[in-house]
Amino acid sequence: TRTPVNVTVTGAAGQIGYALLFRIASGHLLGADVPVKLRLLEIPQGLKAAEGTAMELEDCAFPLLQGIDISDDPNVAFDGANVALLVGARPRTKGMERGDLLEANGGIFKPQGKAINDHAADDIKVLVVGNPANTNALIAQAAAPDVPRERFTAMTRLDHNRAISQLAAKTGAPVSEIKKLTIWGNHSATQYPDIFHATVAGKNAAEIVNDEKWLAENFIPTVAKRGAAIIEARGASSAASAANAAIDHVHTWVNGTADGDWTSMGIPSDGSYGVPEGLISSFPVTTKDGRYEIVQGLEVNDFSRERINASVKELEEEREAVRALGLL
Ligand code: NAX
Repeated sequence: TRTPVNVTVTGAAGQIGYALLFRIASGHLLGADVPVKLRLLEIPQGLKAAEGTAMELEDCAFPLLQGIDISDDPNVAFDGANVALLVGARPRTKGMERGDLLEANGGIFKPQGKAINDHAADDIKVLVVGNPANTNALIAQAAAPDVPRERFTAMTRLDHNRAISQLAAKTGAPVSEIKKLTIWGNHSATQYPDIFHATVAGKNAAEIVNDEKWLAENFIPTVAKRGAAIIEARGASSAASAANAAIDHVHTWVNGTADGDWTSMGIPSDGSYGVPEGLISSFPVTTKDGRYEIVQGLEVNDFSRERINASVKELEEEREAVRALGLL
């Protein structure tokens, strides 16, 4: 029998945590034949609710779930972690400046990065979901100098999935026929969902759509502002879809992309496509054997270049701000 994979989830008592943990335990994160142990990290006020969720997890009698530990100490929660899903973060509240937000999250992601550095397993893979996800990933990475830097990733898969769904609706094609969609840049309103290399049933998506006005005024803002639209409709932010995207991100990273397709991940830039080295930015990537590679050689037209640059500029500003706070 296989040794269980240790999966640490932070913010386990939150709404994404609630949608996420049951799918990890039922085998959707890593595979239907991979046993898992869950390590839940919460702040002290969240521990009781996390215990309640753990009781429900027990009540599912998932055959793959081999244990649940709950802690408010990152050094305990990341001990032996093979996969870490960093979901808990400090949300932006009314009147909070961006600097305050980055500083508050620095107080979370710096110690968590250090705990990962000191206690996680050698093969640790980290996905940051908590916002501002790209920059939180950068902060955690900086605090973990002994962990290979490419193990720190940020989630843009929800944006990727939203864009696929919008493109499917526009073209009337099933989502399964949409390939090679790309999210570039930051997981924020500046993100750029790119259909110029995407295909719909094997044909170029931009040529099928053939409507730059729709792209600029409808598709891109709809994808970028979908989170706000969900809050408006549901009275709460995306939870099940965000959890689903986190599952997709890690599953694809571990199990590989399909031939003829790619996905989008926020990853440390190697300078590809003019994105400054080291920024954690979203790129088109293929994955295989637990490793990812940026898709190279794509032609970037003026329409795309302008939008990628704008999002990357925002990432650079966030990096400058956390540098000024001494977090990098
Ligand atoms: P909730 O507020 O429901 O849950 C967050 C949980 O994190 C709470 O239980 C809280 O006690 C816990 N927490 C706070 N600080 C912690 C710490 N230092 N250690 C451990 N746990 C801690 O938020 P939820 O709706 O679950 O969203 C979580 C995060 O995901 C937010 O930052 C949100 O902005 C972000 N999102 C990111 C998305 C993405 O695509 N990258 C999309 C969905 C979501 O908006």
